[in-house]
Amino acid sequence: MSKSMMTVQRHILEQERAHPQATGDLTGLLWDLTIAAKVISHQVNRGGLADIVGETGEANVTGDLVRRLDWIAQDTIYRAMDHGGHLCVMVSEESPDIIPIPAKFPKGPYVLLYDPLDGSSNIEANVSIGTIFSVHRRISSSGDGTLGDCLRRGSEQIAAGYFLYGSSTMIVYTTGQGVYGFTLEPSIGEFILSHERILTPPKGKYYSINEGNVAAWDEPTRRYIEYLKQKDAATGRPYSLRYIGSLVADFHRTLLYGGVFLYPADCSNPQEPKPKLRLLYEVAPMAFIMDQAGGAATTGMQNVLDVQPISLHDRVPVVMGSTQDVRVYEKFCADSNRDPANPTRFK
Ligand code: P6P
Repeated sequence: MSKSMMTVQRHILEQERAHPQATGDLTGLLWDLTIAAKVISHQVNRGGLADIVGETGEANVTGDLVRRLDWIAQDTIYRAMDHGGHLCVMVSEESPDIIPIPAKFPKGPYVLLYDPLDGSSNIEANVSIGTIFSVHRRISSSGDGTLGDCLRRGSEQIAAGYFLYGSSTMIVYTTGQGVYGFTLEPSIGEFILSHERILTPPKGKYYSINEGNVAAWDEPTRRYIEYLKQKDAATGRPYSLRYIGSLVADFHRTLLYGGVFLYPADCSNPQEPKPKLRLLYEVAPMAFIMDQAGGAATTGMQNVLDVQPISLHDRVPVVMGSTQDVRVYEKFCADSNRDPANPTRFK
């Protein structure tokens, strides 16, 4: 099929055919997700007109104010995914505990973890926001999915992706065979292949971080950002700052243009670092995508994909983007942790 007519449904089907043991459940799961995204895209695009922006007055499990669109997105995904028979359990940023599949519906081999509408605090400013998703294969044998099915390393992901609700609506996804982007053609309601085999440049010229938090950064991050502000040997120019405060938008730019996105922990109290972004349904799926695009994602001391979650809403510090830029950050971290009295040891 020519690129101009390659729909995401056809692409997912062809990706599945590369797995002889595939049962069609992953294809069905991803198809159902694209339907939910079309509904959410319509709601987000109508935003202020439909009086569905603004806050519900409630806070979610992670303390973020829930906005009406957050709730609409959560409900839309749940109702699209609960009956297809592809999942045994779900996890959402908007729900404190695992979300079981209703008893009346069949259970499937996969686990879906998602942030239904990330960055929604930006919606009134018409800034791009998104849905982030991660898919694992269940490890429990049958019946209802368990917490153990959900607390999994990012390296075990079967698929990951995001929907970007911006000037156009896109899906960017991977099933471990590269990263592909599709743009919604509203006139026919289909996601059409627009970015074949996305590869992140090995080195970039942008950095993306909330400089307002500089007083809370740890020493390696402070020194690294100062380093990026010096003239780069290759370009003779410092890196440029790009930051919009919406993870999917900041990540998508980093994925395509290269450079580095950083959300380090708040180290105001060095004994109790406080990261912000959630591991299971924000950082791990983005790290899988970045890895598949030839980039890298680190906590500063280890590959994000190797982090073992302890609870559903764990948070981690993250630096991800062009491999060369991420490796330089890791070096700043390693050097800063050397005990000057004994360089072979770490504090
Ligand atoms: P800050 C949005 O609320 C979000 O969770 C991510 O989308 C975004 O990357 C981050 O928070 C922005 O946080 O502290 O810079 O406003």
